[in-house]
Amino acid sequence: MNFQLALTLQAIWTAVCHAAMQHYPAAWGHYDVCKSQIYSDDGLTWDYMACQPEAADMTQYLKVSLDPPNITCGDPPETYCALENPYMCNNECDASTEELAHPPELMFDIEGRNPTTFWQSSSWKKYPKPLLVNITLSWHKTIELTDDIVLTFESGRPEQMVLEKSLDYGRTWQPYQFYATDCLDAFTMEPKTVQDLTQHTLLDIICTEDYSRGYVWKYDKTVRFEIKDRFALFAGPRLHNMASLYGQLDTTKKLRDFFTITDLRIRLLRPATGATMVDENNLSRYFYAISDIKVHGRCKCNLHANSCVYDKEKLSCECEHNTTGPDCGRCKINYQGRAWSAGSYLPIPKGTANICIPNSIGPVNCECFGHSNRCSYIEVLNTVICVSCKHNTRGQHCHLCKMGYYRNVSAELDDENVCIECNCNPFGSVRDHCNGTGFCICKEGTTGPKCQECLPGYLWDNGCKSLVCDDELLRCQNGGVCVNNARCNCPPEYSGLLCEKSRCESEAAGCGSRESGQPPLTPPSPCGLLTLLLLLGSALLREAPCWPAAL
Ligand SMILES: *[C@@H]1O[C@H](CO)[C@@H](O)[C@H](O)[C@H]1NC(C)=O
Ligand SMILES: *[C@@H]1O[C@H](CO)[C@@H](O)[C@H](O)[C@H]1NC(C)=O
Ligand SMILES: *[C@@H]1O[C@H](CO)[C@@H](O)[C@H](O)[C@H]1NC(C)=O
Ligand SMILES: *[C@@H]1O[C@H](CO)[C@@H](O)[C@H](O)[C@H]1NC(C)=O
Ligand SMILES: *[C@@H]1O[C@H](CO)[C@@H](O)[C@H](O)[C@H]1NC(C)=O
Ligand SMILES: CC(=O)N[C@H]1CO[C@H](CO)[C@@H](O)[C@@H]1O
Ligand SMILES: [Ca+2]
Repeated sequence: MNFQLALTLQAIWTAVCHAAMQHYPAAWGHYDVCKSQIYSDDGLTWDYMACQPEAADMTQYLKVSLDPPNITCGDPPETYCALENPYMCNNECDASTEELAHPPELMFDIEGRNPTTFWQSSSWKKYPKPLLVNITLSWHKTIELTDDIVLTFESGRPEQMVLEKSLDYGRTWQPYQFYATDCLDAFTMEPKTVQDLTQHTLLDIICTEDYSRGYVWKYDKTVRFEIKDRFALFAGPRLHNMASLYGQLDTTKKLRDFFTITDLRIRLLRPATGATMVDENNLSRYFYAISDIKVHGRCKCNLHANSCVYDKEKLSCECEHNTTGPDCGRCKINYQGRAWSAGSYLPIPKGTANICIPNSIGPVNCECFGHSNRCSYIEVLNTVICVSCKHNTRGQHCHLCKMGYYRNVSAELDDENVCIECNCNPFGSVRDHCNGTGFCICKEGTTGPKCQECLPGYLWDNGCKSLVCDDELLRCQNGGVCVNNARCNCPPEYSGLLCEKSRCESEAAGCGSRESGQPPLTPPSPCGLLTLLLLLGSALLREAPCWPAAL
């Protein structure tokens, strides 16, 4: 796999560059960089992202301890028989001879060679007293599991076993999973398998018979704690939707904690016996032997680091975002402008970095000229801005007037009256927006600071309308009456803008002696007057019918 190659290359590079340190590179999903340079309105700035270290083989970084401490075979030397054949007794263990010793380190060496190398316990000499062994793996660092824990047993899988975990460096322990040939008998638990779990029961601790059953141990040596099957409940069968899992992890601390450990403990409670009855005459058939333990995970850095360093036998995150601590769990001194919080996986793909901000731009420096007492930190711009500016102000420090307002020059910036409403005439102005001295942008024919007046040749009618008629140059003809300078009210027999067209021209009957071009009636017809009066009262009546004066 490319990843393995990358890891190897990285290891070589690291060996060259850092004699005492061991880095591993980042990338699972979109969390491989903590920040990148971006161009914004303010020029070149940093964009901060949630990030996490690459998952790696965590067995390179652990300490192993056994309880009882002298349970490893070979001191004094012992001869073992094979579980499936009590007459095959050629397995020798001698701690003082390298080829015959089975120390705990052999659970973590590179396997794949022949013969396999394994740790082995003393045999069950004190039967029926249980043969109890605890194998504790400690990282002295919180790590997040990313793949199944796999134990390979070389002399039959144990008939009873508990996998436990600690989140507090070994102070307290919780079971992770129970394993038994008979769950009810061993732990009074119903046997279950990981396939029985659902999204709702994912955190349930189960007892499984999947890894203890059967006598064909030669071919079936592994005991698993299934991480990926559990991930798959959220991320889909091939983990193609990690975003969904990350989303769940973001919002559910219990789920995050479930996959987080500082220590693991394998409690071996009963070795494989291969039969219902233990052969008391030959107890050298019964013992534990483990050739390999796989623990794949990553340093937990609270999404504030994309690499983790192994230095002086200790793992620690290389914290970014001005965080510090082995897990990047605090803000650096002088960067406590707001409370520390873990980065978030959401929104996918980048996440929110939740970086620590300098004290100097914390709430104490929330300068809003008294128009707000709340600020927000904009990570992309590395600045603090006021939010919810009152008194019609806006801007980073509430130092500008919001749209529709302009600066009151006689008021200080912290004055409640600092912004004056533009008050643009809604009919006369293009929009409610004015320049620094309160001038609005006027529509055609309109003028004045608020666009409330008409230019010559225009008349106010919900805005300035150009004149149609007046009493001097644009006279209504044929007895028409100029209404409001906006239209001529024509007698029934005339039409046209200025009543210049005779309706009779095309009609045979009803054409009287009046010629077009006759001077208008004086005084104006009562109906014209009436309409004019009505107009003053209500615009709705503007189209009121006008009866001829004769009526
Ligand atoms: C381990 O040591 C204890 C006491 O130090 C002793 O009682 C016990 O028998 C030893 N166990 C083995 C397997 O050597
Ligand atoms: C193993 O760990 C358990 C608790 O996790 C403890 O009760 C027990 O004494 C330990 N030692 C052995 C030998 O079982
Ligand atoms: C019991 O084990 C010894 C080796 O310790 C072996 O020589 C012997 O044959 C075995 N006896 C039986 C009855 O299986
Ligand atoms: C401008 O500010 C002064 C000082 O506060 C205030 O007296 C005045 O009323 C303000 N002008 C307007 C138009 O609000
Ligand atoms: C606002 O507009 C008016 C009229 O166009 C102009 O006289 C005035 O100088 C402008 N004020 C500013 C600050 O631009
Ligand atoms: C003291 C310290 O680490 N300051 C860092 C805070 O974060 C900015 C942006 O990442 C860095 O430039 C500083 O060096
Ligand atoms: Ca091995």
